[in-house]
Amino acid sequence: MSIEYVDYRDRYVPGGSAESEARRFHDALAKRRTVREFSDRPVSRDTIEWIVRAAGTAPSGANKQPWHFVAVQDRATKHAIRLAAEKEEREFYAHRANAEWLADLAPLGTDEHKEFLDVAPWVVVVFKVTRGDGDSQVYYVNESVGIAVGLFLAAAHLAGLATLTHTPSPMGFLTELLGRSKREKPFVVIPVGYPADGCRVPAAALRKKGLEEILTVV
Ligand code: IYR
Repeated sequence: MSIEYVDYRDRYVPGGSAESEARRFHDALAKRRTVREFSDRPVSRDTIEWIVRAAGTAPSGANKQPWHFVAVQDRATKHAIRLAAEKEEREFYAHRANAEWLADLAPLGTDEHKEFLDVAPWVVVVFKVTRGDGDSQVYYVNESVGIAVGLFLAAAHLAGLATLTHTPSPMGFLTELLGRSKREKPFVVIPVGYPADGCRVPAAALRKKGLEEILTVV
């Protein structure tokens, strides 16, 4: 099957130089903080739709777009997710996590209580699609969905909203709770909303590696 090509007429051309625009984007992204305390201030469905559209622009293996976003605003459904997540987390903190993992989490102050799943106006559950329409193949699913989630977090942040990348483990309960096909696997849970008044973030989590640690130029 041959591919039809069209002119790339709508290429994004920023106002400034590549360097100044890259720096501006960095400066905005560097203000992002993962938060665990949300306000119940509403966020419109249109806002969530634009954020998901932004995520949906992500590149993916053979453009299969192997993701599905379930945006939960229904209180009872959010609460059911909370109860099920807390059940898994109780096991995680009491038995499943080993000592090193618990020590790594200690500076973040996380525990089995997941109040944010009730409070945040939206809880977006991202599924990875492991088989496409008609049981067709999909490719590089984790890479593709990971990129889409990155764009989601950036889009929410640039809209002035806070997110939490939450990974209850295991999170298979979400498939049944949200009535998704077995071909979809829960990937991550993202509460979205405004940070609570007086929301604090752990200082230890703010220290990012320096460029010399994350970049090698040859
Ligand atoms: N899923 C648990 C534990 C947890 C694990 C990692 I790695 C984190 O960066 C944060 C938490 C929880 O959500 O509490």
